[in-house]
Amino acid sequence: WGNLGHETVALVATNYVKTATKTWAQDILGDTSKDYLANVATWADSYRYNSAGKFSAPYHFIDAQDNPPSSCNVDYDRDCTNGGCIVAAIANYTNRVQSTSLSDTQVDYALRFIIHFLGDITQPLHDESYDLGGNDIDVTFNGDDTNLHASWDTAIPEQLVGGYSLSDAQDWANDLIKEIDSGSYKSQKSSWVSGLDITDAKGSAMGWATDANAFVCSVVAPNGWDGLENAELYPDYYNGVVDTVSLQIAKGGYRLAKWLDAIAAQAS
Ligand code: DCM
Ligand code: DCM
Ligand code: DCM
Ligand code: ZN
Ligand code: ZN
Repeated sequence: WGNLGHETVALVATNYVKTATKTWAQDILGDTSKDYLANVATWADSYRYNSAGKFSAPYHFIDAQDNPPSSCNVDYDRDCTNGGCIVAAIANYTNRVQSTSLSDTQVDYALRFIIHFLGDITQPLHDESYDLGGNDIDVTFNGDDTNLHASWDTAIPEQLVGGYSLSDAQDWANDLIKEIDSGSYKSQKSSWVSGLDITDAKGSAMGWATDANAFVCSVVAPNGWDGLENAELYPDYYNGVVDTVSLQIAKGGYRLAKWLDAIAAQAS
């Protein structure tokens, strides 16, 4: 996801975390403001472009070598290669954020990575290898040249919300929180966090990757990839996928809250 998506995931999570979790996270992040999670939600995207953070670039995705649209699946041994993947990264940083032997900075970075990767793992094209997760599929969005991956990361969310500032993210988060509390997500939210287990972070993250990857077959490319190459995505394709984008952002935020609650409870 782009900035809007990651900040919205963080703001949804902020609404649901326990007070003790908030205190735990604010202490690690050194930020007592109300936007303590959103303020670091996009840090991992800047960090991966630094020479010091280059190692983390593959941690933003897992390249599932499946065969959409007929067959979608994620296989850890097959797909988590070449210096890591988002599933391994979530497991590693869930471990590191609880460490008592790492430096404050290392623990801070571990929490920042968790906040970011529990967002990216819900973006279906972050759980798919085809054409570099859709980066090599050229498309137009409302006349602008872009690619399929970037459309999912930014153009589609920004078209829905009408901007990409932190206050736009807060508006979107408020809408999603309403749907989670009393609307269309109310009855399914428990399924988003079923089996969530910080002592089996790899297993939990594999479940999330598999869940998002299934949307590659059902929503991202239900008729295969050929018709998407050089296609205009707005409005028809957009209309077919935008509800899935909202669902995945809401899911990422709600999961992040429960994940952080579980880690903070263990830490106290
Ligand atoms: N980005 C964005 N929106 C744009 C252009 C760039 O959000 N219109 C940035 C934010 C992130 C990156 O693109 O740095 C998306 O990161 P990723 O591609 O890892 O999801
Ligand atoms: N950005 C974004 N959505 C856009 C354009 C930019 O999220 N449509 C992000 C990418 C950068 C920041 O805003 O992190 C600054 O963008 P720019 O490089 O356009 O000044
Ligand atoms: N990406 C992905 N799968 C890949 C390669 C990249 O999901 N196999 C993601 C990471 C960024 C976006 O695509 O969100 C653009 O990547 P980059 O900036 O590395 O081109
Ligand atoms: Zn992306
Ligand atoms: Zn990312």
